[in-house]
Amino acid sequence: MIRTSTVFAFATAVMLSGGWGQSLAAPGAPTHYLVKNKTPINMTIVGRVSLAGQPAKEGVEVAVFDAQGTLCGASGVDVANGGSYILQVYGDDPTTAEDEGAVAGDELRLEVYDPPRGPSAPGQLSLSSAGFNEPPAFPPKFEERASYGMNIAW
Ligand SMILES: [Ca+2]
Repeated sequence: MIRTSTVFAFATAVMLSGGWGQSLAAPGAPTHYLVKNKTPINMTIVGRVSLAGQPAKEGVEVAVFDAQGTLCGASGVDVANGGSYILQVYGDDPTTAEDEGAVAGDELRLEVYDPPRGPSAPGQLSLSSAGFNEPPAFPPKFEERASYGMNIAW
């Protein structure tokens, strides 16, 4: 529980640093990308999604994949908050044989799903940390308990 509170505190700080006001309404739950394993080892990425320069609309989702192509995080968008998303990115549980998610240093691949068009193709997304105090490396890497601000443009 302490870890969850910490993550939300970080997310709040990042969001406020992005000038998003006080709203912390959670984005809609994703229905296209369904993450199987929500391990206690995780990190957070928040930001906004835009498509062709406009804030993402209802139904748009963001997903993140680890170096092995395992879906390890997904978020809907909060249309009332400029297409914002909150991605919890889940790590692998080292005590099990199954590959649940990312390991430290894994390059994370982002994907956006737009219902009329389907998923973005590799290389189509532009990532920017402009306006955030906690920019990730690009492409972002998995780092337990890290919290980053990053906008995604398709
Ligand atoms: Ca495992």
